[in-house]
Amino acid sequence: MSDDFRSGYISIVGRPNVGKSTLLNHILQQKLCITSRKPQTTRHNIIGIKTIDNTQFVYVDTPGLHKGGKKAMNRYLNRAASSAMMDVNAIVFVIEALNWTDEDQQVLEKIKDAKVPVILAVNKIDQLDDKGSLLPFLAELGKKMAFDDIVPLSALKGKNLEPLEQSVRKLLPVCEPFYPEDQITDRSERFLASEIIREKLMRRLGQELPYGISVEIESFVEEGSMYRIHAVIWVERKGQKIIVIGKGGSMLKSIGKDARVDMEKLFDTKIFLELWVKVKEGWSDDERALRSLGYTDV
Ligand SMILES: Nc1nc2c(ncn2[C@@H]2O[C@H](COP(=O)(O)OP(=O)(O)OP(=O)(O)O)[C@@H](O)[C@H]2O)c(=O)[nH]1
Ligand SMILES: [Mg+2]
Repeated sequence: MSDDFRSGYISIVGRPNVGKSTLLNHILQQKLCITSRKPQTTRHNIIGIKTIDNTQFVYVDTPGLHKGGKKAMNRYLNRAASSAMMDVNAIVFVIEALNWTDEDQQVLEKIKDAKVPVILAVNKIDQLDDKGSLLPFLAELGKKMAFDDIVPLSALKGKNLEPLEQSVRKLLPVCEPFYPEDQITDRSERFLASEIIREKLMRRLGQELPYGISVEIESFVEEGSMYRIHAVIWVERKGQKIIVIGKGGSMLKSIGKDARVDMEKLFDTKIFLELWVKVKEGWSDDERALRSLGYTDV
């Protein structure tokens, strides 16, 4: 191992939907975290580990910090993201180019309290029609706090990620790696399977429905070269159950098929997946129900 091997923890934080999970997936060059066009996709802090010659980056993807929503679930998401700012070596604060909002301002205040070095990642630059307005925007951002660096990038297109990673490396201490070099996360395959199913639900269902949905893996069994997985999709009302199942079971079938394809890629094995939809009224505003569904990491 080289004398200046560095390792450390880096939290990726920001308001919902700015592209935190997309960024981590592209840094890892693997789809570990789920993403969607809807805010509040990520519900748990998820570690993504990248080990190269002289560095082990231990990134933490976090739920989007947000204001709206008063349910137990919203409190849980904000608590999870806030807790991830403590005891890390660096924070990557993700925002959207040319779009500084009140929620970004609130995230900034929290970050200042954390007293950890911060790199600002200005994401989605591929979307800009008017590239000329980026420089003045970056100059304004530079006045908001003493960022260690400001890096405009596109997580989705994998553009300018290297300068970000180089800046992050500079903030990590000389230290032995925490994890074996081939490990990419500390989460179980069981957890990752439930997330993949949730992603398909987030992506396929209409605006409001996904927030009342949770996925629980009832059994996860290795049978020869195949995983047999049974999962329950918990919804809050009977009407939601009907929507998730779809006409003649069509919606559930597509969700199952999409999830299976992704699982086969991630786990590199054949998957047999069975999905059930069940109703648990008001679970997303019930602290105890949240805990029983695995929302316990903070
Ligand atoms: N055009 C463009 N879209 C992006 C980029 N990065 C992310 N997106 C899109 O933005 C949406 C949100 O991405 P996510 O990675 O799920 O965002 P997030 O910050 O993790 O969101 P939460 O988990 O809800 O907090 C998705 O539709 C992504 O495809 C980018 O660089 N360019
Ligand atoms: Mg996310």
